Amino acid sequence: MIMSETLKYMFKGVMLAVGVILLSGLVNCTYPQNPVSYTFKVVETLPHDRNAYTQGLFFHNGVLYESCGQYGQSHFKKCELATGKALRRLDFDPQYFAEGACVLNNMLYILTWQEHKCFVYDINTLKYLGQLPLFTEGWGLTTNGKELIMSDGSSTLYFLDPLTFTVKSKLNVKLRGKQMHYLNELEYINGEIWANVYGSDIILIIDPTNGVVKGVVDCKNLLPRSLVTSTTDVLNGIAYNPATKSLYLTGKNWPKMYKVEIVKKK
Ligand SMILES: [Ca+2]
Repeated sequence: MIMSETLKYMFKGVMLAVGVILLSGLVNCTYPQNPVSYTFKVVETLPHDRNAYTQGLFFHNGVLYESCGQYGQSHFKKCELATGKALRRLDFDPQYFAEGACVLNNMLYILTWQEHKCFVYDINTLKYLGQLPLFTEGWGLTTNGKELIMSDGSSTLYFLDPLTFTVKSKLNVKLRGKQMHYLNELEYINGEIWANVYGSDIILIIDPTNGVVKGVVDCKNLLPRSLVTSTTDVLNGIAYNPATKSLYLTGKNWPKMYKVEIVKKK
């Protein structure tokens, strides 16, 4: 049978449409996921110690805690939210550079940067309990309620046994298929891992099941230029209070901490 020119034309059209549908399905399956872009809205401005080189920031039972770095200045404190003042404070020996911190099962874990140690305390009494060996640099620390989740400045997040610090699993973090290095301060919020990227104004929202960056929060100008001085350092510090569903952000040697809401970019 000889196909008429009209039928041939229609046949080609249908085949082309099928091809496009198949190809788009393939693209959806294989092309890296585009993250949602967010900006922020400041809800409240709070004081923050300009001398605090913020490394870890988190809430425990509604109270804000902060760990701060630098040799000779490293400390951990229980903070009064409204004033930023230390209600209790631990100071470290000058050979230790304190890094990220979090609480799991009432144990307070405080990383050191290059000293290969994680110090453990009772969060209620701040009594020293001991130390765990650290196999890499300590940067950020958070918890999913079962394991500790740690960054070391690479694109890898480590899921650690809280009693032994052994690695139970690793997560390679990728944004549109590209590895994201310099992951720093962390916060586990509603089943997602939020991470500051050292030296940048962005926070990544990471899917803990596959490392895919689902969202990027652009925090540029969170600290107004009028408050930036020669000692102001980078954005670093994410704390979420689940009781009030409040998100707080700050930076190293910033004079302010901000309670923020994140807003989808248009
Ligand atoms: Ca945090």
